[in-house]
Amino acid sequence: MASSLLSRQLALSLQHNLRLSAPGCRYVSKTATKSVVDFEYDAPSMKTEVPGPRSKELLKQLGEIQNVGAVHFFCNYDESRGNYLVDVDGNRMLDVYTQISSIPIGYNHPALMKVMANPHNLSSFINRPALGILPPENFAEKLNESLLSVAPSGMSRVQTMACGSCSNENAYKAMFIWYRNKERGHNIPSDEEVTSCMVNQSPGCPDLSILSFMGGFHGRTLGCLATTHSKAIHKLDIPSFDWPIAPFPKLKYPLDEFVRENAQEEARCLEEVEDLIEKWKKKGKPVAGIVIEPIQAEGGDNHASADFFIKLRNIATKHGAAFHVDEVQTGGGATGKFWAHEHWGMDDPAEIVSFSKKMLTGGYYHKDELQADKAYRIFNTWMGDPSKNLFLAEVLNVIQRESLLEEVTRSGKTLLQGLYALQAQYPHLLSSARGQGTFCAIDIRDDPTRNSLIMKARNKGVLLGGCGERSIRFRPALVFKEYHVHQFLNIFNDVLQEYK
Ligand code: PSZ
Repeated sequence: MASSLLSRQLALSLQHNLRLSAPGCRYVSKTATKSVVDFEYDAPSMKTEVPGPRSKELLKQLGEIQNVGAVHFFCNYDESRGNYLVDVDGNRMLDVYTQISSIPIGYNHPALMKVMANPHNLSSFINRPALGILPPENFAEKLNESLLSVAPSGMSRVQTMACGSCSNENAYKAMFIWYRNKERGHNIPSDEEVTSCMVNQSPGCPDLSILSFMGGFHGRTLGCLATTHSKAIHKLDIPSFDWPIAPFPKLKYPLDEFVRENAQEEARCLEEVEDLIEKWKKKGKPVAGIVIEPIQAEGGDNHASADFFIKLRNIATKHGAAFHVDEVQTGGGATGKFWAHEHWGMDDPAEIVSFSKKMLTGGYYHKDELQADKAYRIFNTWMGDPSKNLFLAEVLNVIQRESLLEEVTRSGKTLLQGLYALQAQYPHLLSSARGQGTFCAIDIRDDPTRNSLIMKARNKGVLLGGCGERSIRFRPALVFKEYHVHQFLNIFNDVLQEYK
């Protein structure tokens, strides 16, 4: 059944004239002209409230097995296309959230269907290897074609992993190993280190720390969670490390109207970073690494200037700490550059850049000196999944072939302009529109209004996500064109009108 579905979808994907229309849909903008978007629907089409009756039935079923408190509705991924997610009740929604920012080129992209249908790729999908010990013949070649073709400046090595948390977790370990080898001056542990590490004691398990930022999110596994500070629910009841937490700049938007004030705020935070590094050194828990997102995403889409990041990177170097840029959410093109840190214009932006989500596989790039010095120090069973590298290579081809970074920049400008216009029209509801590329957000007057806006938009056929205390974030796929921006703005405007 799966194979007949695949061939049916493939056949459809190859019909370039496919155009599934939404007759009579009242949400299509009159001013927005549709650019060439093959293999996609024209507009949202809503049949029921969301979740609809079928979703509710399935929620009950799954509820017998798991906690379903976070489940929004159930999806029909077979019928979803491009920017439109279809649910099990036949509702078709414009997806401006894309599975928490993790769909690079829309649903069921024909190019990816072809990768899937290519018989030469089948064994990669069927036989998931333990990559660390038994990689396939083409592994290095595929890494070169995929991840290394977009490696950040100064990094020619990459370690794949399964998910974002797993990537950060291992990146932290790489920083600690690097730091200790630097401290020792060699990589041969003493007998005392070898025995003490087995019972979680120093010197084998040294008191090192990682400096993170208030509002940051780096994952929920135990090590990562110690550097995650976006919501209490993530952290409650879980033991953690005594590691330094610096304030992240709280800037005023639009950034170009508050340059002087924002620079002062950033200087304050940088000063605090240096103080914390000194304090933790005195406590005997020196900072081995600094971890930061180029735009704090879960924490509320908090931006900082290129100047801030350049200075922070220099502070890390000055104190002998590694600089780890977490691009799990910002990476893969949504900001209009492939990596958000490229906006800083640095040749040597970091020691480590981690990724996942739109990159389809997790992992981290690193400088040569962060390479683990012995086998099995950075290791687990899967260490990624080579089939994801096949998809990623094709995603990168599509990004290049369709100039999607330019597209993101164009759509992003239109989106931000539209948000500015809505914010001027509804000042009692909206403020602080901000963004880079289509990686945009806007603040809503309070949390309950934010949540009700998201629900109402969903029932009108637009999927949005929240972040921070009262923001809505926009995380469309890279194939979100100006046409879709207009469609979104019109529907969002309809929703906002209900609050007058
Ligand atoms: O609630 C959650 O667990 C969520 S909601 C969004 C995320 C997690 N994002 C994941 C994420 C991230 O945005 C950054 C900047 N770093 C690390 C992670 C962790 O990635 P995953 O979820 O793949 O472990």
